[in-house]
Amino acid sequence: MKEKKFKRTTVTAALPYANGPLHIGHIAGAYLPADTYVRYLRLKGEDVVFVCGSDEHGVAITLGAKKEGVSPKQFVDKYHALMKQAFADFGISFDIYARTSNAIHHQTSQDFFRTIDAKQGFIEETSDQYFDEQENIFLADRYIVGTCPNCGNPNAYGDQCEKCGTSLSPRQLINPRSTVSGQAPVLKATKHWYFPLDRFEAWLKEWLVEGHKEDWKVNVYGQCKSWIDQGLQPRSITRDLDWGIPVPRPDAEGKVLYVWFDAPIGYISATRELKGADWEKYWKDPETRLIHFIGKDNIVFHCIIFPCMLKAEGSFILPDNVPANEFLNLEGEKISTSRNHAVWLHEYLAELPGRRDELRYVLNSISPETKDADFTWKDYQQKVNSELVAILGNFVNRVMVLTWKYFDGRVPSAAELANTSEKRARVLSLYQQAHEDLEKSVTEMIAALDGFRFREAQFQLMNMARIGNKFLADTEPWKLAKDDMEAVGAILNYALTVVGNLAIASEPFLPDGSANMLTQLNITARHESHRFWNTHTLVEPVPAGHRLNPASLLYRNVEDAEMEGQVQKLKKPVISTTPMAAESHAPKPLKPEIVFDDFGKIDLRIGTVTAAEKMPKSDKLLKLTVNSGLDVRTILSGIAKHYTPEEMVGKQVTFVANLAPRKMMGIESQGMILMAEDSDGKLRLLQPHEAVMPGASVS
Ligand code: B3M
Ligand code: ZN
Repeated sequence: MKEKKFKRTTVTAALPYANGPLHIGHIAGAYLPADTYVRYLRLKGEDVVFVCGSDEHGVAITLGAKKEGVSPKQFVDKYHALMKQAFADFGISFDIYARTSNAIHHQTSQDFFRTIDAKQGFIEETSDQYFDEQENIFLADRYIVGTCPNCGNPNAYGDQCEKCGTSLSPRQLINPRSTVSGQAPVLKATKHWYFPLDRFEAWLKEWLVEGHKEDWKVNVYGQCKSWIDQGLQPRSITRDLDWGIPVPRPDAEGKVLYVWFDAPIGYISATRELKGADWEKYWKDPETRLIHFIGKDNIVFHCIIFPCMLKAEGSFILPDNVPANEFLNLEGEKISTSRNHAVWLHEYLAELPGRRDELRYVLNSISPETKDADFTWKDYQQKVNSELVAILGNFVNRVMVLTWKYFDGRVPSAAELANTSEKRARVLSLYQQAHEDLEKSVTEMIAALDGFRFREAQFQLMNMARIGNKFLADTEPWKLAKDDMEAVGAILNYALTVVGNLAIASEPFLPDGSANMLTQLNITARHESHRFWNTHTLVEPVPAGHRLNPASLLYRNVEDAEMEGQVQKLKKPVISTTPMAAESHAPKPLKPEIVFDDFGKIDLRIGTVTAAEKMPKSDKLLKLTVNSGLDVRTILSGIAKHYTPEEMVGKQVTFVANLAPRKMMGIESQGMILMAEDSDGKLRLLQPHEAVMPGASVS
């Protein structure tokens, strides 16, 4: 691979949507690896900018605002502030955390559009698109659901059926409905601007498929290649929305730029905001390296579409690497914002105060670099207690305590230990071995950082502490203290050197612990740190005779009690087969026996819910409109605490079709929906395993 020399590095981390708080999946996906990398570059003394900010446009924002009953501006103001604070509290060291609603971003994006537009870089086209008449909006593909033409899944999205994986366009859906209003959308003509990705196919093959075969991560490269192999089509880059960046053309009244067009330009506008007149070299000088940190769902946008946009504009550099991560799961399940199955960053910081390094450490050590990973609180506790506390914390503390005990907190001198005695000869050879092992770990740690392998880099950091522990255990200075204080001094001198190097080496991974070590050692080590990171060798940050500060603990064990609340928060009722649990979650006793004819009287059918609303003045009842295959009927169902009306629309249900109608709260209910109820009273729908035609009978 050709080694290029760079003068500076521009590092970006995906702009999170300002539509909800951050969780550990976001952190592990993009922000922690980016922060670790940037800290490393800064320590080397490189010229680096680290930019991020809130992504504040798009339908995700307008719909979120609608749900909360506020304006989009109020909505993004709230979440921007929340995210910015959480990042700062966690210590992610952005040089700027900007936002895409800023004027400078609007201007930068419009300029970008104009430049491409002036070169005839867009295509204009009028087409029919689905429109929600009740909400008066054109519907984004994701906000249309309907039956999949391929597998019959009644809840396929307008861009993809998640059941059979087919990519779809909204027009292919059978019985499309708007997820915003639940109504069937109508087709309406509208004009949009398209970015002709197909024009870049040959170039992409050369630049990406050939050019980055070796240096991009396998997961990233593979996804890009298969996308390109499928052939590229023009992508629409404008939308009919009243929230966003107006398309800068006189004939584009009421249109805004598509959020994925403006969002990556947000990296550029953030740099402009940060650097003022000096910004251009971070984006236009070929000697600048551009690195995007993102999660895997953003790969195509950063590796294919944005580079094509940059190329089309013509004056920008292209990304050098995009070390995207896979996903982080939580306790064996997908992180889910809607089900509140998540560890929220701001809650973590409030509930486990003073434990920032702990979260960094654990997320780094399970980082989903090559495949999805799983976070569990049990593993968190174990990694903190048996690694951070027992290996790193313990080593540093032993060295500090021994130095205070034998040398009253003054760094002893590194006496020449030449082979004057057998014991000394042994210490000497242990020291040589430790030194060799340490230098190897340092080299590997830095190579791993350069290769975006943060898991391994952090492993090598911990290895340095392991080697330190082993050196103390093998040399046993407490035994030598009886008759050879010079040897004890030499051992502790070296051990303190190791602590000093650990303080320097841990800064990108464990900034709080690093600062703590420097304080205990009573050093700043700026000069040595620079040398360490550039020469990849151990340095000597603590000279003999130097005064230490009192010892203090780096990390505390995580107690079971601290974990309980966290685990409890995520707990859902579990069905257990052990007799003990059966007692506390006992199923209802069996009803008296019936004969087949009793059962045969019940006419059970499958129907599809076509509309759902809350019954006024009832917190239990939903009023469902059900297509039963025979008729369209109204069924009241006491499930309002378990399903929202939106969730019910499109669902297939099993219901008693021949139950005598019953009036409730003035409305006649024509049937009964069957539900499974567990001993905790939680209700779940009974659905056919695969979608069937409404009216199908159940027997
Ligand atoms: N906001 C999507 C996301 O948060 C999007 C990233 C933009 S990066 C330019 O996953
Ligand atoms: Zn399907």
